[in-house]
Amino acid sequence: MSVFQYLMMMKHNYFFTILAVALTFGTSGALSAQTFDVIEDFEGYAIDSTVYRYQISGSACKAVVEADPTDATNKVCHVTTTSASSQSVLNLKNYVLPEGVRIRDYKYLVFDYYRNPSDQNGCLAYLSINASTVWQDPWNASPSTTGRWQRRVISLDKASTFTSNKIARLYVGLLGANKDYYIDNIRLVRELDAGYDLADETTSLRYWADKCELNLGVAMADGDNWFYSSNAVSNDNSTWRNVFTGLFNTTVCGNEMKVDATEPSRNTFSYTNPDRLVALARQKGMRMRGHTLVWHSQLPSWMGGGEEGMYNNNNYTREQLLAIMKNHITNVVSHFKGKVYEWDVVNEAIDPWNGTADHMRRSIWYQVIGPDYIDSAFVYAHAADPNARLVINDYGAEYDGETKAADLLNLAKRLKSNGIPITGVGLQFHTSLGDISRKKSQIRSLLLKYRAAGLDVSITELDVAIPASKFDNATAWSQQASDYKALLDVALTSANCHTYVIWGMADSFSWIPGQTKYASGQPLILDDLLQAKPAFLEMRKLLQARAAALGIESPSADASAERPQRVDVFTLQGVRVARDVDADEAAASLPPGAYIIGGRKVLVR
Ligand code: 9MR
Repeated sequence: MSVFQYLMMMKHNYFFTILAVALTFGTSGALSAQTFDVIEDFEGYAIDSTVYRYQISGSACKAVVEADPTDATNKVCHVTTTSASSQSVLNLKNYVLPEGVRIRDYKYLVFDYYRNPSDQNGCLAYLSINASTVWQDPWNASPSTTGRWQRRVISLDKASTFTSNKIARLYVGLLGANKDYYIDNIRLVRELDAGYDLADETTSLRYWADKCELNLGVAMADGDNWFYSSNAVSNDNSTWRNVFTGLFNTTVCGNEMKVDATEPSRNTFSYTNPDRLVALARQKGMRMRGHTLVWHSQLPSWMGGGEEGMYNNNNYTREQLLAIMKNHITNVVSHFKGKVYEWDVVNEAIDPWNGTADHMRRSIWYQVIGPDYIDSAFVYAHAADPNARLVINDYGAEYDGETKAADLLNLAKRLKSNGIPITGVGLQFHTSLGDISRKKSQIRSLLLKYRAAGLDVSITELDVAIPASKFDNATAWSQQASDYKALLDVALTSANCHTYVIWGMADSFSWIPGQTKYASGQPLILDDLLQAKPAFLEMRKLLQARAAALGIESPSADASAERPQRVDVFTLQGVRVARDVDADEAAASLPPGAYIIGGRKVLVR
């Protein structure tokens, strides 16, 4: 692909568009605004020529320029290995950085790849600089990930030690035996117009969400899982980590607190990965949700059989399985006591499409224990952490008037009226483009019904999938922004909704593309390069407007206001709690709550 085509593809990004126009007319001034350097787009080669610069070791490995399988006008590099040799990454051995530029001046290395059907399934995206490995990202690419162009983004955080302004050798590509893939548009990305500035908290979402008393977060899920295995959690220079902790005030483990992860063998518990995220969250003042204690999926085989947890292969009796459930819940909830503010105690218990009268999913829990397994699970969780909020979480139950919405509401009401310690429900909100905007009034009326029943609603796994035909399409991204905003509006204006969690931070790492065989994706609020999409920007605007309407100011914002240094502090009820104190010190030392400090309403967290 030529640089121009690439730039036009990025047309959702105004910055890139401006640059594209400049390049089209050959304006050299564009260089000063250049945000990336294309290392190779293969347009300079003749078809069928071997890419000499990319000698990959041994005659069994080939790198040949060919026509793009999806666009005959575009040239790409076809990499094949016919042996078990794993030398299938391109060796860009003559690449030299532009004068005066060092690798650490770049933020990302990005390339596009297309896997042929015969490409082996294990993949390792790979970058090494001067023979030192900078980045490896292994993933078990399924056959469904072949036959389409995809993009891999490599963060250059770990390249900071490379001080040289010359790169003699850069290995890039998919590493593995028996590879058969195309690669194109290898580029180094410098500064981006991210749409936020980590040095200015007012450009984040968390700053405004705090003021609105909203737990606004992203899950560390799916591709984000590298976070646990790498040292990203402890690495202050990790862009990924800093964006995550800078922008959001809440998080949840996508997989690491599930049963297969926490109790892989009976009564042996494992918390290394979730503990890392919990520690980071605490260090950065973020709240943690817990997901999930009892589910039919991701069960270890000692507990339940079959992918869907439908089979009692181990022939447990009701009493045995209840004891297993109790032991699991007690251990996990106790471990995270005081650190997880809200648990998805039971996940996806309802299945109205299974042809049964009660619409309850026939999981191992239901079949062996009976429908009251849910009641017991909540009782055990409450006993282990009486302060944790406890919810029952499900998908497809978001819109008033639909069958599953009624099922979940009735179940939650039944639990509550039976005196079960349930705080409310989690509505997952895995949605398709336009769903939320179309059904906003049904969401609102559903939340009101929960409120009438004394139950809270948390938004727990939000994403808005865009059909592949509309990727990078400005209209689709703006519709997506309307969806995110419409739900945020409902959350902010509903007395019983305090949590709004999105299922992943950036598009490149969402579960949606893999799940939908790449028919849809781009479902999150940051793009592949962690840039704010319209959804992020619209959400920030709405949070700002809401914070202004509430009239709440934060202590840090007040620091710059012309306010007398010595002030009296009152509760909102007018009770004086301090006299003639320094305003900033008072704000820092008061217990959390809302106060009148020097005549202004201030929220102390
Ligand atoms: O995001 C999770 C993905 O990594 C797992 O492979 C998948 C396994 O079932 O679970 C995903 O998360 C699910 C969540 O735990 C429950 N609701 C649906 C989510 C998306 O599948």
